Amino acid sequence: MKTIFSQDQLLHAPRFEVSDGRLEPAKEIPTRAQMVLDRIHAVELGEVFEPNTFSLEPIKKVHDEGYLRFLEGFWEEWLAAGRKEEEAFPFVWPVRELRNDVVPEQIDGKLGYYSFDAGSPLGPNTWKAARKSADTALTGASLISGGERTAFALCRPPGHHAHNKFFGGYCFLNNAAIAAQSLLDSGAKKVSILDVDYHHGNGTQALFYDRADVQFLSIHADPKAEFPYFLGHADEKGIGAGEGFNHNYPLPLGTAWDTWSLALHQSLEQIKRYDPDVVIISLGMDPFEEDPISWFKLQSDDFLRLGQRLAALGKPTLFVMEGGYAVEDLGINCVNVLTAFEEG
Ligand code: SP5
Ligand code: ZN
Repeated sequence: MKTIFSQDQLLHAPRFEVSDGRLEPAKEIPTRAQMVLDRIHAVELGEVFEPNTFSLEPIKKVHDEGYLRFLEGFWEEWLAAGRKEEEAFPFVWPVRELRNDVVPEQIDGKLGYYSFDAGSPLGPNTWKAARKSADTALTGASLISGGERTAFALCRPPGHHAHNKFFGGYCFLNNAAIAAQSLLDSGAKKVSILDVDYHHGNGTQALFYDRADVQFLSIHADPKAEFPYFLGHADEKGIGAGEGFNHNYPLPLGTAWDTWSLALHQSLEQIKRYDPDVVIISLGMDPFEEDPISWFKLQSDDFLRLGQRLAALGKPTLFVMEGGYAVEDLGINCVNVLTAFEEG
């Protein structure tokens, strides 16, 4: 299997995040990608190569232009505002009765307008890294359009929490959504995105919620108990033309393979019924039992089973990396899915 990755994706290197009501060491760190790369080389999964450089056009199909301009110009604006901190956190948001139709001019107002949490600091190179991560996904999509059965977009920073015009959950550009749109623009008629990250893929769901050309399925911790808290319930089925094309499988904290794999079975049945041209896997490794911020109990061998079940669909499949924070085991777990897929 071919892997796509750029060293520029390591340039986003957050030091802290606000979570659990306090400043904590950042979890979404460059080492994550390095661990996966090391394992890819160790098992000789296949060639690893640089992404192609794309214009902003395919990204603009998914993200608001004002949002992209904000991300691109942020660090300059931060410095121009006299800020000395090495990373920036939002802390005020346009919730419920507040207005969200006027973009503030002040830097903290803009930060809140274009985000939904304080867990995803912006640093001097965040834009550069996020842009490369999106290019990695786009290159993966182009391999599939070109006839490859599968490819692995080693995206980092991840993408599935990012909406049309706001970042959060360590995500800035929605790599899987950008890849899905690009596949459609290259001739695919229907794409399924199966999100196996421990957290609900709120951004991806929202981006395609009213559309029938992208089916979205997510197996995740129940948002009543877990981040992102405000999306990902079972009754979210899609709206308008998209009705019936969104499937959420919220599961209780503590879920292990026995129950998790039932939700996987149901989502695979839905994918077969939809019969897409391409499947994208939003590959989060945080359902792992040792993950430091997650509470599912999948074991390393379960990821082999996941790879086998995905292979059995028999569809062209693009893997897009999302979360997973048990750094020591991340390479083994992630590459378990990919090797089992190839052998399946
Ligand atoms: C891509 C992805 O997996 N994003 C996840 C973002 C989660 N951020 C909120 C983390 C809250 C962590 N609470 C941990 C409790 C253990 N100390
Ligand atoms: Zn996650």
